[in-house]
Amino acid sequence: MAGGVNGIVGSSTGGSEIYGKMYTSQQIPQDPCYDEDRPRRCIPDFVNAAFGTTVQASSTCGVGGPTRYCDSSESAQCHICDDNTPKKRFPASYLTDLNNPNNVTCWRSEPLVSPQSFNAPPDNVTLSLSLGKKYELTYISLQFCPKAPKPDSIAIYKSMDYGKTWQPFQFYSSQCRRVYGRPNRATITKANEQEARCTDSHRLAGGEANGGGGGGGGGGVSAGGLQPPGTAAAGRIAFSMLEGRPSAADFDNSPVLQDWVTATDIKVVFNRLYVPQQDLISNDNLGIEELTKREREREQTIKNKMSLLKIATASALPPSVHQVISNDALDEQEADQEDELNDNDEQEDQMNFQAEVTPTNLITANSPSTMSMMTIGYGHHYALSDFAVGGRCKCNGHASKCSRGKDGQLACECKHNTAGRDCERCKPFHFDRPWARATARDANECKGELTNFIIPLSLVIC
Ligand SMILES: [Ca+2]
Repeated sequence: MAGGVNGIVGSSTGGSEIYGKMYTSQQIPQDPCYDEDRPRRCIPDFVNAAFGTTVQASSTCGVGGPTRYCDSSESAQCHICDDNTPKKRFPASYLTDLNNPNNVTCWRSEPLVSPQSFNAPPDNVTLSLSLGKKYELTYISLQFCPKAPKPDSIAIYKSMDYGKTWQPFQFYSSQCRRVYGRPNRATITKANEQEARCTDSHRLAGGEANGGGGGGGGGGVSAGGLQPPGTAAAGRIAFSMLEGRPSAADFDNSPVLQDWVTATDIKVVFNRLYVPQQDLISNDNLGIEELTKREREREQTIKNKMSLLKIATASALPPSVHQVISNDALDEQEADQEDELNDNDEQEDQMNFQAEVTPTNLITANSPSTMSMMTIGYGHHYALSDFAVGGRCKCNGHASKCSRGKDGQLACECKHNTAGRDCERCKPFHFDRPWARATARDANECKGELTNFIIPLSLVIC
């Protein structure tokens, strides 16, 4: 998209003068919007526009009090989240903090009921991010936490009017047609390059933190959060706005794509973590008897697993997945806070959790071979460590900086006689030619003949 914009020093300039200018340019920073006095296109720096901004999450683990959750991995460990305990918080602010691989910080949703059929309502866990003004985006990246799976079905929307209206940006699903009513990996042509696509590529590329679709275990993330070489893509989904869109190579002359990459707000909706197991089997040709038999077999398998894990011994009532933990566990948690021995905490958490599990809140794994601890409820939650939005403050080629005004709002520092938060119009008395976006060839400076007359007129008045 808007690439290098540095002008070339005029070829008629003598050699010694060039050196002189180079020396001068090192001494005095030049305004990137001008080549000497001549206007030229300029653009703000490429940034992670999400960094440090506030994300609104529709659900956050532990906000309503201490809540139990589990990792969704083969060696599922269970823990307690509690928004009032610093070491057990998973707030949405951890989505846009410094993304340090040596100190991964995660947002977690509340544990959710695992859907047992495709007709169950979608999870609809939503993250909303306001950028504060129009940006031209290059990518959106979602990094999932260590030991957390990539969700199966995700919708990404954008707004260009600060959240008043929304339009689809991208869909991910193993079942694009069923979930989002769109074909999988549709071809993009010049006629539809402003439309959102759906793809299942996230199920295949880079592996998952915990298998899921592929039989489990592959592409794992180490306990310290560092990803092994060669698996950098594991646990991450990156949506590149211009990838595969035919006019991307001629972005300057494509108002359609300039519009496509523009956003003031981003919304990510997690619709499904997993597709229920029975929906992976084609049920269309099965009779009720066969479906009932399969369901009984599935339940029996789950019970057997529970038996092996020695967790069906307690008489506790089936818990709600939003259940606040028992008083006993709360007492233990308070004790935990005092001694700060995390390893012990986790073991106790897990023991308590096991006593409460019943088959009513089980997640169905994709493959019976992977159905073990990872199938336990409480593991059904979303967990992200980083939400990044790569792009540039949108100034239509007429500013190299955005800054906050006295009103606290972000706005471009407009040049070329332009005005507006995005330099999207000519400033007063500079309407001699229509406003236009700057291109690599022409800065399209706004001009006003009044500027030529002001001095003579003032002289006349004097
Ligand atoms: Ca983080």
